[in-house]
Amino acid sequence: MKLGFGFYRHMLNREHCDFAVQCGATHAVVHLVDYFHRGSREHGEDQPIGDTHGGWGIAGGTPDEEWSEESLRSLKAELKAAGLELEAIENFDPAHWHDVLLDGPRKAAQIERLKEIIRNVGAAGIPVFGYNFSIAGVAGRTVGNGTRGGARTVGMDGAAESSTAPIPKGMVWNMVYDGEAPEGMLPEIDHEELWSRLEFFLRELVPVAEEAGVRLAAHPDDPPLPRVRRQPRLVYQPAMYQRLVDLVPSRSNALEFCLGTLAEMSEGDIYEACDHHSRQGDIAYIHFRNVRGKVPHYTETFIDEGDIDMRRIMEILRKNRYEGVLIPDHAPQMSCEAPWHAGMAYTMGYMKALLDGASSGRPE
Ligand SMILES: [Mn+2]
Repeated sequence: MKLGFGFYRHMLNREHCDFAVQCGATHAVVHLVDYFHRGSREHGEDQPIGDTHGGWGIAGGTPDEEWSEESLRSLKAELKAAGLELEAIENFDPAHWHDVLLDGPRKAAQIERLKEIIRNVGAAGIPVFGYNFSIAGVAGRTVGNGTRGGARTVGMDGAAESSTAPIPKGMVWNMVYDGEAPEGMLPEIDHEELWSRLEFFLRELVPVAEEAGVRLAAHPDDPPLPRVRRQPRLVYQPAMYQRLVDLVPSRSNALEFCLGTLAEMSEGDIYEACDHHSRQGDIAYIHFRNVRGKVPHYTETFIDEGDIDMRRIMEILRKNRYEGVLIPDHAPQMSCEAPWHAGMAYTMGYMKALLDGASSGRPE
């Protein structure tokens, strides 16, 4: 198993690379999407939370050339020079696939664009592409101080307006892709319609990913409720992950296994899900974080204080010979001059110790 670090686009600089390496990371997962493009950055370095009206920002803020093979190659080389292997790109830009998610008029052209991106990623030698097939995206969460020592963290406290308000036209996955869209809200669809959109996406993209040597990796819906902002969710119970992998069986149809999101789900057992999918070899990489409670009442916690026994997860992964990357995903912010850094460093140290313990017990 390998320790990785997730970089938002604005963190792609030498200082953040050095920080990750100092925390013990050997691998990197990069978000190329500029979530905050012309949007508010009120949460600083932390994860995007979601805003009902304006979203995080305007889609398409990352210049097209950054998705080219050449640019991805140089990103990989820059990270390598800093001591990090580029393991995955996380998330498509809504500008590239809004009509794939919404079954809109530009769907055919956009699926071709996604294929081109996956070919570029493969040609650049990046083995994984994470995605979140979701119309509402991350929404309905609030910032609070509900974890140890009153650290700043996110969670969900019932069905807030931000989880129930309909999505205006021109917005998907929390980003505005068309500022000139007509008035009105996205039409409501049912779960089977969303699954058929996913099936189209996988049938088109998985063969291309296979040929490119890339594993597509699906993130579950966060928060995992049946509907958010009046739109259906795809993977909001652990068993739904199996339906996703069964749709198009392939090593390239894999999972971005988010422990926190899975633990927030109202059904299932996190250890069983981890055992099942790591045994099947479905997991491309892992979001390694902890949480207390379940939807719609939960709090993201420090790595060692939530409902999940992280040591037990590590034992399951070791038993099933999981060889992939774990990244911290996100962490509570700590009370000091560098709240985000402290929270991440604390999490990474804990992960590193678990990994060292896990490998020392391993038969060679
Ligand atoms: Mn996650």
